[in-house]
Amino acid sequence: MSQFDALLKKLPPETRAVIQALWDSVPASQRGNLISLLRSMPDDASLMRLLLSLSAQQWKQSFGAKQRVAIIGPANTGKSTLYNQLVQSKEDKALVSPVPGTTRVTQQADAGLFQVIDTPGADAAGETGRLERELALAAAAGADILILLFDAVQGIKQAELDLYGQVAALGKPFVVALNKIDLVRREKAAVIQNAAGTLGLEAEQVIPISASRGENLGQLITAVAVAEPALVTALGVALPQYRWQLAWRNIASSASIAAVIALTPLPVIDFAPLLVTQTVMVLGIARIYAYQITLERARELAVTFGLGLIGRTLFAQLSKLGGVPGWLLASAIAASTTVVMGVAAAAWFERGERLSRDRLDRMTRALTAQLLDMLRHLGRRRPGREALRRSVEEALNKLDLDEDTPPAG
Ligand SMILES: Nc1nc2c(ncn2[C@@H]2O[C@H](COP(=O)(O)OP(=O)(O)O)[C@@H](O)[C@H]2O)c(=O)[nH]1
Ligand SMILES: [Mg+2]
Repeated sequence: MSQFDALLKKLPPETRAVIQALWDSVPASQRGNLISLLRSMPDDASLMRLLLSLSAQQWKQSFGAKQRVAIIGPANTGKSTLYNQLVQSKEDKALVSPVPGTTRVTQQADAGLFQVIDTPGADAAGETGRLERELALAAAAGADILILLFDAVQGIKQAELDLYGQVAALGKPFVVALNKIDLVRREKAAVIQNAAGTLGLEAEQVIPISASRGENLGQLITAVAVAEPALVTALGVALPQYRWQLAWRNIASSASIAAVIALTPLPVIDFAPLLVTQTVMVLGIARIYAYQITLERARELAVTFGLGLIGRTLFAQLSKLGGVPGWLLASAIAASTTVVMGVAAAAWFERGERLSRDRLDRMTRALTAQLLDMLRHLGRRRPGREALRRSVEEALNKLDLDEDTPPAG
């Protein structure tokens, strides 16, 4: 079974047939997009929001009105919690509580790539319950894609089965998720199997998540995106930008640590201790680009870029000129070489591009000059380690380095 088929298999049978036909008409390159997406969807909620927000621009440019994704399910399954994990703005957050019936009306907010809709529980008894169920189903009918959310602890009983039937009958693409999976750690597999079995689904057609912990949202969003190839395209276009933003965070923090390491014991730059920080950074960047490497290989790569030599040469040249305290020079060069190494690693992992030695040298020089300028406010006296770390990180985050992707050669 191909990776592609494996992915389609995550959808309930009612949805699968429709979506299979949709994807049959999509060019192979776009399907490739989906496979690469699979390898790198973030599972963490805040990273997921970042990716969704980056892909939103792409969507707006190409498609106009956003898709509406509605979360449907019995009361108290965590719909509002999931909604809150997806919405981009704090003001849009829904009320969450252990009291069933907290959400009385449907609400809609921007989740970046799509609009997300929270609905009241669709299972309550009595007159209020009937009204709320109608509201929820009306919201479902008006949405483009549905997330049907059940509770791992409550399991699937008659009410849940009825709801499944009603949702399936709407003829909209939907995915089934089992929330609060954090509460059933040890029996997880059995719980999923059980829920799936009762619904008449395969285990992989039920996506386990923990909305409150923001776990496994990547899988859920991938399944949602499969319902609309254009969503996959938008996510695919945003991925390089997303990865680069993550890589940059890692680079800026590693470089500021490198700056501090260069402070001690003497302002004579020694690249051996920096290599540990840089190796860990290269390993982190590899992970972001879904690239499998060992610590040993990361270290080899870090050495290959040859930035130790570039840094030492630069230090010798600039020391001769005088005017800049030695500690500042050492720190700025340690930070610059680390940044440049990070940029080189990102270019390598992203597109297999090897930046030339000459290019690395020029980048290091330019960045060192910029950093020295930006750190002038520190004066001539050596600051404390934490003060220096913060100043360097701030300076790096103010840099006008190419914002979107690692600079191409
Ligand atoms: N353990 C756990 N509790 C959750 C999770 N998601 C939601 N809850 C809790 O379940 C209760 C109901 O959540 P809420 O989002 O209001 O459910 P809704 O009625 O479906 O909107 C709240 O007490 C949440 O904190 C989860 O993933 N794990
Ligand atoms: Mg709610």
